[in-house]
Amino acid sequence: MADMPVITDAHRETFAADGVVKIERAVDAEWISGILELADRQLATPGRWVGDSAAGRVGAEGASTDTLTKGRLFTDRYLWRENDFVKRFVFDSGVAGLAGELMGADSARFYFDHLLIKEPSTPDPTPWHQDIPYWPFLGSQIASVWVSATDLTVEESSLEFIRGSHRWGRYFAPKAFTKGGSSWAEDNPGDELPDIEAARDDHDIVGFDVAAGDALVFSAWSVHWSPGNAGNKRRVALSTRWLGDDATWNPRPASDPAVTQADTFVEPGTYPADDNRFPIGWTR
Ligand SMILES: O=C(O)CCC(=O)C(=O)O
Repeated sequence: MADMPVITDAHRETFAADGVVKIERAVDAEWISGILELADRQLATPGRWVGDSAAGRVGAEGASTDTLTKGRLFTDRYLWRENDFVKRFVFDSGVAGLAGELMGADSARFYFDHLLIKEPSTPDPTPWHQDIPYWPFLGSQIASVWVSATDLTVEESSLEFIRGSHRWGRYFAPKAFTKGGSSWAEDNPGDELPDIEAARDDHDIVGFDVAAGDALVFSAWSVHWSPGNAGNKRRVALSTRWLGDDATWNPRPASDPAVTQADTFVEPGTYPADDNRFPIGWTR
C-alpha cells in the first residue's frame, strides 16, 4: 500500500462545500508510468467498453489505430477485472482511501475504472455533466478520484467544475461523451442541463491545473466538464468511482450497462454489499 497523502480538515471542508478538491501528489511516479503504458495498450487493443471519436477513421485510407495521434477522444472503462495493473491501482495506490476519507464514509466500495485520453489538437470537450445520472446508484456518498498522468492546464483539457453544484438537488439527463460511445445514456431521465458555456459568468466555475500524479476528488453530483485538448501532448487520466455508506443500487433500463442487475444479487434500493462486483477498497 502506498503512503497516502495527508487529508486535512481544509481538504474535507473544500470537498463538502465545493463538491471537488485537488489532492497534490496523490500517486507516485510508478503509478503514473503504469497509467501511460495502459493508455498505449488500450489505444492499440481497446476493451469492450471503448468510446472512440476516431472509430470511423480507423481502417479508412490506411489509417491504423496507432497512426491516429491527433484529434482523438478515446475512453475505455471497466478494465479492472481483466487488467492486473488497473486492479493494483484500484486497491493499492491509495485512491480508495482518498475517496472514503473525503466522503466521510466508513468504507469505500469500488464501482469502476475509467481511462480518459485526449490526443493533441482534440477539439471535443467532455460535455458538462453530472456522473450520477449515468450510473445505477443513488446516494450522497458517491465520488470519483480522477488522477492525471500528465501535467495539464485547463486549456490542455483538465477539468472544470461548478462549485457547489453537488448541493443543487438536481439530476440532469446524461449526454454521450463520444458519438456512439455511450448513446445508451441518452435514454435516461433528468432535467435539461443549461448551456453552461453560453453563460459561464452566471456560474461559479473552478478549474484545476494539475501535475502528473495529482488527483481531483469530486462528488458524483458535481457538474463538471473538460474542454478539448488545445495542447501538443497526449492527455491521459484514470478515474476510479467509489461508493460510500449511503450508496444504494438503483439500476434503470438505460444505466451504464457495464454492470447490470444480471451481474449482482443486490436488491434495488439497497446498499451494494456485493464483494465480487463492488469490492471494498478501503475501510476506516
Ligand atoms: O477526463 C475527462 O475529460 C472527464 C472526466 C469525467 O467526467 C469523470 O471522470 O467523471
